[in-house]
Amino acid sequence: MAEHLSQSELDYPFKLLEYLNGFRISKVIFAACELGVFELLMKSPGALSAQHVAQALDANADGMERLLDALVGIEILEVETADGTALYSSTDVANMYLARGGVKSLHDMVIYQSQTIYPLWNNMTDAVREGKNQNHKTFGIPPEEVFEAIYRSEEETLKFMGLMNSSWILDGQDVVTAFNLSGFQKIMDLGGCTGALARELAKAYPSSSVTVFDFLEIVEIARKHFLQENDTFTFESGDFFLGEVPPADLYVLARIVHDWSEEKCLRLLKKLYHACKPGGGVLLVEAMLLENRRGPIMTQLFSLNMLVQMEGRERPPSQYTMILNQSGFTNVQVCRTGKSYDAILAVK
Ligand code: SAM
Ligand code: ASE
Repeated sequence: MAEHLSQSELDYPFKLLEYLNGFRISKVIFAACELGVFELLMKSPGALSAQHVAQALDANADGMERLLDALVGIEILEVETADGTALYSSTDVANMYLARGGVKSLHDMVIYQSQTIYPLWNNMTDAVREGKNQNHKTFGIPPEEVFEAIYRSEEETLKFMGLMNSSWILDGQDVVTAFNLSGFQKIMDLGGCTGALARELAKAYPSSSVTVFDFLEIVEIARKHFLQENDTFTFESGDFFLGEVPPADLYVLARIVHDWSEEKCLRLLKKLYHACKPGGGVLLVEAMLLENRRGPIMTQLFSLNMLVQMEGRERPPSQYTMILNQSGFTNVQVCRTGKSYDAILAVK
C-alpha cells in the first residue's frame, strides 16, 4: 500500500473502501475453512488446480477458482501458473493457524465467528437502537438468558468452548505471567470453561494448585473433550452467582466481568472479596480499552460483540479499578500485554 501513503482519503478513499469490503474478506476465509481448503492444501505434496480442489471437496470448480483467487489476493494462499493452469498452494500462516488440528489452529474460532457471531452481527443496527443483545431475533432465546443462548444445544456448546479454548493458545502464557502469581497457593479459575487458561497457570506456577470452576454441564464436556493426559489442574462445579464460591487465595476471572452489567460484576466481586483472606486477590483477564477512547479497534469491536450477544461491555482500566475498589479490593495493578488480552491484579 506504499503507493497510497502520500495520498489522502479525500483524494481517493482507499481505506474506507477496504473497510466497506471487510465482511467479504471475513466470508472468504470462513467459507474456505468450512469447505476444508486449508487441510487439503496442507496435506497435498504439491500445488493443486482449482478443478482438483473442487473435486476433492465436493464443490463447483468455477466457484472454487474464484474463492482460491481471492485467498491469493489476501495473501493466504500462493499461486503459480504452469502451461496455462493455475496451481494453488498453502502458506505457513494458513498451515499454522487455519488448517484444522494443529496445536496453534484457530479453526474453532473461525467456525464460531462464521456460524454464530456473523448471524448476530446481522442485527447490529437493532442492537444499537435497542441497547440490548439480539439472541431473541437470531436464535429465539430471550435477552436475559445469555448463556442459555450460547449453550442452546450440545453442538453450540462445543463450538463456544472451542472458541474460548483457542484464545489461550495465542495469549495464555503472556496473560498468566503478566504478574508473578507464585505467592498464591490455591488458584481458582472461575468460569474457567475448557481449562485452557488453567493449563497455562498450572505450567507457570507448578507449586500452586489450580482449579477450574464452571457449570456442571460445562465441566463434564471439558473433562471429556478438552482435558489432556498430563494436566494437573482439577475441576469443581457450581454457579458463581448462586450461593458461595469455594475458598481460594487467588480468583481468576477471564472474560467474565465483560459478560455482565456493572451491578452483577459488583455482586460477584464483593462475594469474592468476602471469600478470600487478607493477602488474597483477583486477577481479571480482559481486552482493555484505552482511556482516551481511541482504541484498540479490536477491543472496540469486542465491546460491540458484547452488545449483540451478552449483557456486558469492554472497559478501560479506570473502570475496572473503580469496580474493584467498590468491591473492597485495593492495590489495583494493570498490565497491558500488547496482545489481545490484558491482566489486572487486585488484592484484599
Ligand atoms: N474463562 C474462560 C475463558 O476466558 O476462556 C471462559 C469465559 S466464558 C465467556 C464464560 C464462562 O463462565 C463460561 O465457561 C460459562 O460457562 C461460565 N459461567 C457463566 N456463568 C456462570 C455461573 N453463574 N457460574 C459458573 N460459571 C459460569
Ligand atoms: C464472551 C466472549 C466472547 C462471551 C461471548 C463471546 C467472544 C465471542 N463471543 O465472554 C470472544 C471475543 N473474541 C473473538 C475473537 O470473537
